[in-house]
Amino acid sequence: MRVQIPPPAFEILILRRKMRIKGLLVTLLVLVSTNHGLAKYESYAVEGGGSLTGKVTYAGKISKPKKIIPTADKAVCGAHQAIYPEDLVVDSSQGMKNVVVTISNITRGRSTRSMPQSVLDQKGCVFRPHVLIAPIGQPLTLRNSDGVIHNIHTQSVKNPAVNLAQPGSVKEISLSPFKVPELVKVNCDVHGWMSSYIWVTEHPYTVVTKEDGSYEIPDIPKGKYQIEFWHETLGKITREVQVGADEVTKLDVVYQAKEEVKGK
Ligand SMILES: [Cu+2]
Repeated sequence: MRVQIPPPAFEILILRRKMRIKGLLVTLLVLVSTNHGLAKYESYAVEGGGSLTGKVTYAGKISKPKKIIPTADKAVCGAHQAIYPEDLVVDSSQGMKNVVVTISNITRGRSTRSMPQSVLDQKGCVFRPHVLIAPIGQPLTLRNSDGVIHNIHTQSVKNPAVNLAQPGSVKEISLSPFKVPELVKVNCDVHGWMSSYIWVTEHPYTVVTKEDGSYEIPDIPKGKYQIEFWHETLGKITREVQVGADEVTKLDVVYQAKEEVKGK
């Protein structure tokens, strides 16, 4: 018969120390895994890189867009150009606009310095562009092309949130640069229908599809990559591709219809 004998005091001490070390290891592991997405991106002059091109299409039926009737500042909002919802913008060839296409696992490549300046315009009480790609480390310009007040309100979590009134007389405000990659939703507190998204990126291999759903990502160092497509109502699609040096790789994706999505 085996009898359970309580361990002597020094054994308990060792046991406690072991548990403490184990706890520390778990904490370290958690820290390492949560920081994984923030791996430092290294930039260099890419020569002989390949490019990725394609088209994003929608497989569903598109209903006629319903105009948004402004409830405030009617002399400006929608006065020169009608306002339509932009949660699903599809053209006559089923091409989807405003889909973010990004290489999610690239760690080395071209510098973000080649990217255009980040400007979020408020024009006719609509954010332009509806989906903006903004590199970290670059200031964001908020432009007010309307003569009325807007209030920019971001739902950032990793970067400081912005809640800022921009009167019609203040044409431009320069915000301090984003520091961490994040997808930031933007609203205007004055005009409830105004919304946009800022995709904050640490590398320039992030683009938005054009009106016809087409996209192009140039100067990619050869290699195997994960490509992520993101759309605000239809979500994510992930693909894996092999990009060769000096080669053009084609990658088209199709978003399946979602009953509850009302399109333009
Ligand atoms: Cu506004």
